[in-house]
Formats: sequence, structure tokens, C-alpha cells
Amino acid sequence: MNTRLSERNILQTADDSCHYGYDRASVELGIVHFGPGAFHRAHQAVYTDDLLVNGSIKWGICEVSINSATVRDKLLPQDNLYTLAILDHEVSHRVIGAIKEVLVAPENPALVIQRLTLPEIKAVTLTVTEKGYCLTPEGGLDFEHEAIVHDLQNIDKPCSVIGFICAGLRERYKQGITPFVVISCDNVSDNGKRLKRAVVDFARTDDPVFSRWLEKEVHFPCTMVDSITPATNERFCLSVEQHTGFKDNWPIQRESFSQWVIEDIPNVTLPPWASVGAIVTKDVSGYELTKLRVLNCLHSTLAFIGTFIGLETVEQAIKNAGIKAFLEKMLHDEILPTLPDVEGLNKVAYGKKIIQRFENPAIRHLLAQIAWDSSQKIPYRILAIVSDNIAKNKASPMLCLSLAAWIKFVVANVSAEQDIIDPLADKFVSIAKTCDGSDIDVERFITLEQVFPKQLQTNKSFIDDIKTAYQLFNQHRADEISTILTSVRAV
Ligand code: CS2
Repeated sequence: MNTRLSERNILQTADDSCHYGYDRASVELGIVHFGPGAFHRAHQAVYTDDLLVNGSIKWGICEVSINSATVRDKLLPQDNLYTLAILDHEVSHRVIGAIKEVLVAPENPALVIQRLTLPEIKAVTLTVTEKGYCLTPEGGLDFEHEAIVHDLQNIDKPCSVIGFICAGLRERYKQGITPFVVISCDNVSDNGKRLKRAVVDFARTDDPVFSRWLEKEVHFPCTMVDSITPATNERFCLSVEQHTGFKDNWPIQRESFSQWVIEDIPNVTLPPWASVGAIVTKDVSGYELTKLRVLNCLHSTLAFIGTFIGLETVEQAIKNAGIKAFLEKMLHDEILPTLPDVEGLNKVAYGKKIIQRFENPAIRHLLAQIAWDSSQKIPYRILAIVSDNIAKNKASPMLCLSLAAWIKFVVANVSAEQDIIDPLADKFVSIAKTCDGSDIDVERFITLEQVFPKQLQTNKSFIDDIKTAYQLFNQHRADEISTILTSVRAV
């Protein structure tokens, strides 16, 4: 039987390849991270681990789980170590030691605030997904959000990330401690600006003087993060154990490609992630927009259409010639023309590279993982492009097909009584239950104001394009769809 992954067992093994490569006992806390999910552990934690390996810092990470104790409970028996498997043309495994501790916020909110107040904390990073920002579709803080209502009445015992960041900064302000830099690493365009808006809106309601300090003194650089990270499952855990000889409760897998672009703000000192590959630049928005509109938009489209055809993984879906041709055409006709020029970034080559990354045979990335939570993703990765095209008097029939496939996906899952994983699940269920395959189904979905902005809800040709595509899905069998896809044309 293999041994448990742990500091002691690693130090005792003769095989150096599993050693994290530094003295963990001398690592101190330097970073707090909210949302220690797979993506963070495959991405930002690895950049920090690289810094620990090359000896340029001694800053470990205090992870904060906002809801569940699962990450803490799985990592604690293995001293917060975990294996990162890089699955690509070459496969490699390494143990990441950058996590010092995992706190579960609801168990002890005061301890989280205490950590946020420590002068040695230089940066607070976040991967809490789109829904963790508690924003309205217009971009301000949602004051009706249950967690925000709670936090404004209990500022010392918050439950939302926004409430915690404010509480930590408020303590630092009171005690005259230099604020930390707050770095959103979520797939949201203008993520730093949005986060700042949420935090400032919260602080202003609570204490206007503190909020003015916060607005002036605290920096929220925007970032773009990228690395394909499928969820961990039993099969993958076993394969890691076979490779490393250690039992790991929660190993992480990702492709070898990894990118982190961070906004360069004058006088803001970041942990030296740039020395291990992060790009620090004045123009993050170009990178961000390109990634969201190319990688994420294509990903969601693959997920919706691929699922309709009965496929399971990204690799299977991109191997379907009809889907691939459709994606390439959508990219060329409807997406690339909306992207700004970014110095050093060739948009066409970037698009090709993304398609190659989807073809990675070593990665089993489930389409369902991408398709869920779409009410939060669609506004950034699909609707923003449609709106830009409309502003140039251009229709987006292929993007509308993607939206129609999403509607089909939701309706099919509700009819099959599957669990609906989305913050709007209840709304989806009540809408989908009344759907009968007619155009009215589309109109019902368009009423979701948390997804569709007003100007799209009233745009007849946009809605008609979705209806046309929706009927394609209703009138054709799954095995006919990939040929039909090629008939959809931009105008
Ligand atoms: C995916 C992303 O699940 C999804 O919605 O599109 O998580 C994608 O894998 C990452 O953004 C890649 O960086």
C-alpha cells in the first residue's frame, strides 16, 4: 500500500523528484487567498511555489474557504501538500508546498480578519468565480444580496469575500498598517475594477471616511489568468498515486500552458511573480478580453453544442469536424473583429493555439464542468461580443446559435431531472418546465435580467437569431447537427 502524502513521508523518501525543494519550516505567511479551488492550486499557488523554490521569497499562502470545509479537511492530513500533474505531450508531477494553512471562514471569521490584518500579508488574491463578487448586472454591489445584507449588519463577522476584504482593510486602516494589494484572479473582464467597485460600495455604506482612504490607498490590479484545469476525480487520483507512490486526497491536474497577466500600477509592489513567468503590463484589458472572447467563448460553445450531440469531453467535441469548422468560422467572423490590437499578441495565431490546446489528448476536460454556472459566464464571454457587433450594425448568428444550444442544454437537463448547477437554478427550473420547443421558450429565457442586459432583451433581430438557431436544435437529430452547423453564416 502506498504511503500518505505528507511532509515527513516526502522527507523520508529516497526519490527526490517529489520533494518540493525548499525548507517549508522557514516559510511564513505573506499572502491570503480566497477560494482555494482547483484553478488557484494549479495556477497562482504554483507561481508562488516557484518563488519559494528559487528562494526569492519566504511567503506562504493562508487559504480561506468561504463556504465549505472540504479543502481544509482533505489537505490537513497531508500537511497542506498536494500533487500537481501537468498533463500534455509530456506528463510530469510535482508536489506543491506553498499552502501554509487553510481556514474555513464560517468556523472562525475573526481568525480570517486577524490574518488579513497581519502586517506581513502583502497581497490578497481571489478566485471566487463570477458569483462571489455579489454584483448587479449594472456592475455595482448588489445590496439585496443575502450575504451583503448580512455583512452590513455584522461587519465584524462577515460571510462574503467583499465583507472580509473590507473588514481586513478597516482593521489595517485603524491600526495604521500599510494596506495589502487586492488581486482578483477570476475570469471576469475588468476584474480588478469590478472588485474595487464592490469593496468601495460596501465600505461607503458602512463608513464614508474609511471608504475614501480605501479608494485612494488600496490597489486592485486587473489580471488575466489562464490554464486549463479539469476537475479532479477518482480515476485521476489513482493515476497520480501510481506515478508518485503517494496517496493524495486531492491532487490537481492541468495542461502545461499557464499565463498570468497582471496590471502594472505605479508604486504597487507585487510578490515577484514576474520573475517566474507572470507578465506585468499596463495593458491587461486587451489580454483579458482576448482570452474571455476566444478561449472561454469557444469553450462554452463547445460545451453546449457538444453536450447536445452526446459528447462528454472537450477533446471529443473539438475532434468533431462540423463543430471545429463552426468554431473557426465564429472566431473569424464574429469574435476576432471585436478585439483590440494588443502589443505582442497576434490574434489569429492566438486563436489557433487555443484550438490546439483543446485538442490535448492527455486532458479529460468534461463539457459539463464548463456548461454549468453559465448564467454567470455568458454575459462576459458571449453577450459582450454580441453587443459590440450590434454597435457596428452586425449580427452574430453563430454566437446566437451558441446561446440557443445553452437554452437547449438547460431545458434538457431540467426535463431529465438532473441537478441544475447555477445560481439561477430555481429560475431555470421554473422557466424550463413551461418550455414546449416553440419560439416562446427563447423569449422566456431572454427575460432573465441577471443574464441579458436590457438592450439585448429588446433587440428583435438578436432574439430572432436565437429562435432560428433554437429551431435547428429542435428540428434535427443530434447526429445531423454538426453538418447543419456549417450552414450558419454571418451577415
Ligand atoms: C472554462 C474555464 O469552466 C470554464 O468555464 O472555460 O475554466 C477555462 O478552462 C479557463 O478559463 C482556462 O484558463
